[in-house]
Amino acid sequence: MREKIYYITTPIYYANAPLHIGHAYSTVAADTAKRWQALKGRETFMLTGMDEHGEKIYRSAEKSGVKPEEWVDRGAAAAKELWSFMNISYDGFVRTTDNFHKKAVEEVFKKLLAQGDIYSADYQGPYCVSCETFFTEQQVKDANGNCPDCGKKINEIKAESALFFRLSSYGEKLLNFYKANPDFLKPSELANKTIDTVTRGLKDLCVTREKVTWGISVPGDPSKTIYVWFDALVNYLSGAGFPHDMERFGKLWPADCHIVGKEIYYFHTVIFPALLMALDLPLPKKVYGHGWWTLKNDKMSKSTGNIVTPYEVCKHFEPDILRFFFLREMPFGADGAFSIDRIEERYAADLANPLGNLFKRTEVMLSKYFGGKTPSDGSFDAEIFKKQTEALQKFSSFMDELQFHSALNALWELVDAANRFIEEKKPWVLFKEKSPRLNDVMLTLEGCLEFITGILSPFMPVKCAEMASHIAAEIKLPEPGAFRKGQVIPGGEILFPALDIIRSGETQNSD
Ligand code: ME8
Repeated sequence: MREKIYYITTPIYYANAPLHIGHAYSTVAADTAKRWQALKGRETFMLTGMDEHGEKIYRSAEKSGVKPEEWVDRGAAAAKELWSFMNISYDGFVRTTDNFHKKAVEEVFKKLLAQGDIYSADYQGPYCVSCETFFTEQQVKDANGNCPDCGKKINEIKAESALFFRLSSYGEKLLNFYKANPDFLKPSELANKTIDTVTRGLKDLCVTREKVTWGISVPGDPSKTIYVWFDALVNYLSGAGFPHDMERFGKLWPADCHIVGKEIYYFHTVIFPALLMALDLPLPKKVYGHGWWTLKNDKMSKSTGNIVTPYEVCKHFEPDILRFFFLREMPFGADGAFSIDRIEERYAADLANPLGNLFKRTEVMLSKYFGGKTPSDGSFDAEIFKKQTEALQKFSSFMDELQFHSALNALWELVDAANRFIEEKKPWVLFKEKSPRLNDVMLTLEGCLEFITGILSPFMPVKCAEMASHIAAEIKLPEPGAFRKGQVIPGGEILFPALDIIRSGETQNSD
């Protein structure tokens, strides 16, 4: 039987302000995970999109003097442009204003209403428009009268005969599910918080808003719109074909992984699974909550304007360098401080020096000693074969667990080993001595370049294509010990120029 299509998603982002480093981070992570699965030969599908309804979007459109339709069109176009700039290869893009999505939300809502999972009651309580979240009086009291999540001033809302989802009746089932599926809540630091919240008891969730016109109307009651999170979570179903293309849905669902920021983990690990249980649909295999990029010690955030965009960063670096930095700098799950200085340090320490030099030195030596070809005879070094085998094994298991940072560490052990190999074997001496061992050394080094190019490609797809062209190789999942005899090595421009060269280029360009 064919393996199920690997289905991975990002959050769908609010179309209220320009997307920044934080959004790019989640999207790059999902794209890298997807590319890794594809490299291993699996069919893949990555979904992203835009969360376009609700009071927050409506207000930001109003403030800019634009109709909400036009506002969200601009937001979606800008997001697509950014993803193309960041070399993201998504397969589906849901906008919650898309008709197929609206129909899916209506269908889900009607079903839950008909089976009594949604019921009517009055609502009164605090609501944060910035987070589009209902809170309890106690939560707000504990946060000194402000929003417990974003800290902004919070308003009380009141609605007669609002509609509620019976979230409270799913607590036990959720706990059983978490227990039976230890891979679902990742990483484990976040798992405990979710289990704790559910164990303390869930309250039913208000799923309608009054006086918020920019949204999907409640079926049969146009005076209300559907709560924006209910609307948004359904994107993972509608984007996979539910219910308009059930054949496709059958091939994709359940999702293999939802990647989300830790602040929206609760929505994905409690509310969404409960909705799926109510719909009698299988639950996703994993929800991975990652940490935050901070700027001056605060979370980078659209609503506070404390942001940096990928375009600003990529005035100095190619987008692939930013992709690499995102996943190399901190473990996936932890927080990290964002700064250009850190990218420069990483660039020099990981790319320009060890990797760039490994390419440059190997290419120069092949050109000098063998006229720009790999030797026509020789064998692969046994020690490096062992290192490649180890690197591949570690890299694969870390990547399958979305431990990008550890996967790169494992790969860099090989990069360092290959550089050490040059120092130890001293090919320039072997050349002088006309030693036949030069063939083995150079074949092994070229094999390392091919190995690194293939395995690194999910992180830096464009840069690795450039690396591949230097050695006239195909990008593929590497095999330890593979090498090519008599292969022309075309070389090319310096792959990772030193920072002072990049800077001097910038000065010339700006003159
Ligand atoms: O929450 N560091 O959309 P949103 C890391 N529409 N990641 C960050 C980040 C930061 N500083 N800031 C944002 C929403 N992100 C809802 C989601 S899903 C059904 C609905 C990333 O535009 C991270 O993935 O506020 C976070 O969860 C997401 O952007 C929030 O984007």
